[in-house]
Amino acid sequence: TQRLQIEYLIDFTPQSNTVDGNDVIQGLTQHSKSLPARYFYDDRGSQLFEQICALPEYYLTRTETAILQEYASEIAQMTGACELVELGSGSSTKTRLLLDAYKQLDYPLHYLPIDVSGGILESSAKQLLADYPSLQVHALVSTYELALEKLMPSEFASRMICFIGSTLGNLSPAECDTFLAQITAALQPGEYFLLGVDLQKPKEILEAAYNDRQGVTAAFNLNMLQHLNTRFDGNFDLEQFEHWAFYNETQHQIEMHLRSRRSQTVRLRALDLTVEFAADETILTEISRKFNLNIIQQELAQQNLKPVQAWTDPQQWFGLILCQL
Ligand code: AVI
Repeated sequence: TQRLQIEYLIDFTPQSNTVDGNDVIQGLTQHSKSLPARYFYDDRGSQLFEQICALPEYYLTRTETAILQEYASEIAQMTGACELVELGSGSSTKTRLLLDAYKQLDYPLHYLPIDVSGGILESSAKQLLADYPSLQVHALVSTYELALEKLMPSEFASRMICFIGSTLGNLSPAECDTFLAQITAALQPGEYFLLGVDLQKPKEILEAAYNDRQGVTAAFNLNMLQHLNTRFDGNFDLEQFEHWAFYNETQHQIEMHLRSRRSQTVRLRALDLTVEFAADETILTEISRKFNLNIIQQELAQQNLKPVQAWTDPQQWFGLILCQL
């Protein structure tokens, strides 16, 4: 039997405009410029993100991994055998902890990773197949929205959709509501949703995590412009923009921008778009919201995703919430 299936719902290769760039035009022609955070994740961006996860200042990955290490078997026991669907799977490193826990209980291993970066999805799927001889992988190269729409009801006992790494924080409150409604639609009653969220904490710790000393986060941020250059035949000069990230304490969110070092004109030929930048004008490339564990659980319950159990680390820096429809 074939253990690996890779399906492309979007074609995220440089020359293709399947994800058509209207969102780029929209974002860059507004009064306050912004770009969708999704454009971080070309193959290079995904690699840089992997490097971010290992940075000393970026506590998120390390903390969530520690929580999973401690509680993955408890999660597996609570859900029973199920198919794991993972949104934004990236390198699937943390997922291995869940796969190990299900394997320990002799459950069949079905994994459905979903990511916009085809390169990283393929290489990590192949590595997983080599390491888990009984694993079946059905990978989807897709945005979350598209994948959740296309997802058929699980053919297996049950399903758990995993959205770990606090990627929920990269959605605005309105996008978050829509997204949670899509999750609910993709689950049958009794099925599970596992959510990882970064929690509110002092500003200094948060700002250090998004302004690392090695400059990897700055490179990750700037790479979005390189991605747009390749994808839409653009001429952003990466030397003429700089990384800027700070914690907005009233909104409880990190805001990440690219700031124009001087007044300049940029052209994206494939979109027939010319954009003027004033000196110091910024493009908002990402928000990263920080949550309160009680409030987010109430919000999940309102969306019919009933929290079954929440786990955190000793410092209460990160939360993992298991919900059931
Ligand atoms: C993917 N996401 C949860 C990361 C975050 O922390 O919001 C993306 C990131 N941006 C800068 N560093 C990491």
